Amino acid sequence: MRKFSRDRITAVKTLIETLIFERNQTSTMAQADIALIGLAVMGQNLILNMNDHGFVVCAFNRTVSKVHDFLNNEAKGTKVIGAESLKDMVSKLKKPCRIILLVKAGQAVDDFIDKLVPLLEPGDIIIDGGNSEYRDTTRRCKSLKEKNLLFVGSGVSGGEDGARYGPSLMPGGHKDAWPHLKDIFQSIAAKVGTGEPCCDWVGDEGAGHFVKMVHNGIEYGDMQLICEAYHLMKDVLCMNHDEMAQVFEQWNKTELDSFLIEITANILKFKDADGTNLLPKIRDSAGQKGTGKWTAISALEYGTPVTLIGEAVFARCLSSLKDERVQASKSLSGPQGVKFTGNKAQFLEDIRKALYASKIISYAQGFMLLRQAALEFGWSLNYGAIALMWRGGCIIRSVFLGKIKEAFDRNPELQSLLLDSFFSKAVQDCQDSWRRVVSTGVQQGIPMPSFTTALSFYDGYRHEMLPANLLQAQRDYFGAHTYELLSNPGTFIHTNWTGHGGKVSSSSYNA
Ligand code: 2AM
Repeated sequence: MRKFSRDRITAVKTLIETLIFERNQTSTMAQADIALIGLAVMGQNLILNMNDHGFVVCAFNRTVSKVHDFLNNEAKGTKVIGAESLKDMVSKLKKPCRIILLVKAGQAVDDFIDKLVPLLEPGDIIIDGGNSEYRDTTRRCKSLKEKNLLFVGSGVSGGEDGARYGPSLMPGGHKDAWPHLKDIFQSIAAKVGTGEPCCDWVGDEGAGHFVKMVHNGIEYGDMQLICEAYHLMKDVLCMNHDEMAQVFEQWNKTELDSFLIEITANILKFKDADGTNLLPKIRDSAGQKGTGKWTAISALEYGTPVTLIGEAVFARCLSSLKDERVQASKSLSGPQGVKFTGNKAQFLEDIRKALYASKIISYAQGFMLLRQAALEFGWSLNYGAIALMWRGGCIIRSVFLGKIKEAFDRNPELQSLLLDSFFSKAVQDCQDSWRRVVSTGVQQGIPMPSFTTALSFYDGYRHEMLPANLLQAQRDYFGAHTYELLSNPGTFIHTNWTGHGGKVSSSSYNA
């Protein structure tokens, strides 16, 4: 039998691959399952992920040379095809057209939508996978609905790696689009447990982007909680970085098992080129891109006490006043001569429990905000599905989110996580530790905005009677704002507190 050299076989293989590739590029038949516009790293990785799952993707970018670069490099040898123009791209798509935008949030999204609309037919689908503001998504959804086009705003979380190998996807918008997207989205999403995808339909209009925003806010909270635990270990227990790394590694085998705890252990262990720990050399001034801030603003806007995320955002703001803090540290003193004399192992366990309880509060608050937004906008949100979407693929992924999913499975109408039997018991079990940590930290002068606000929230939430009776009396005293009696809620009355204020009350309002 005639033998072919290895080189010859490779050359024939390459020729066949090239012919297939070129046929894919030149065929004018509608052949692509979906198009993606925006070839920055996230876009490229999402395309390669879809390709891996058997979908034919057509790539396009404002700067068309990037399409060629992508096809000749990262996408070489795949089934990905490119387009020279939006018209060319649409002509290559199967019906209904499915087009993902992964471009800079804001005007770029509107510009592309305006250019796409004349090229599309009723029933075609545009998906915005960028970091758009949820109100923009709602606006786009409504305006495209009038043109019989289906618009979807999808949160995409997990960074570059997530996009490539399994992100958390949070799609919302025009629900008629979902049957056409479900297969692709759930195939490429991260999987947990027995293969459940971290992607499901979130709800109408901007619900997907709202849920993504709350996810980011919760991420701020989780990070701040870990930072406070680190601060206590470092300055109350005077632990070194390797010791702290070991503790976080241990914690990652408990209820706190999560991506952020895992990377914290790695960061604490990490050595600089000179063999010393890198972490203490990093300037303690936190940056932010604004998604945590937007969650806090929404919380204020819809009157929901999402205090922990708010504190986490403010903690970053305070940290960024580095120069001012350096000045202040020279003149403002803290408690003097207070040394920790307790049991170190016990206190470490107390910190772990304080972190766990505070985390429960943070998620309870985040889900309260989702409920309030659902009420405000008439969205019907599936809270269990949202917990599952965050369970894998994204930065806040954790075992804990599986427990939240179970709580909503037990009761889909659950008003607050704190009213679920598992979580109320968990907080109860942590309570003594949590209070010890907060009081010790306060006595030692350690700032713990998220631990303390979580505990205050818990104490406020569990009180049948708060001092707001006095607040109402004060408002009525100085402004005749009226108040209700416990015995007759719903009826607002005014009292002439001073004997000379008259009987006229101000019009009742709630700001
Ligand atoms: P570019 O490669 O042509 O700059 C991330 O920045 C992605 O958003 C890139 O694909 C980028 O395209 C695109 N992008 C940013 N601003 C844009 C704009 N104003 N119009 C269209 N695309 C834009």
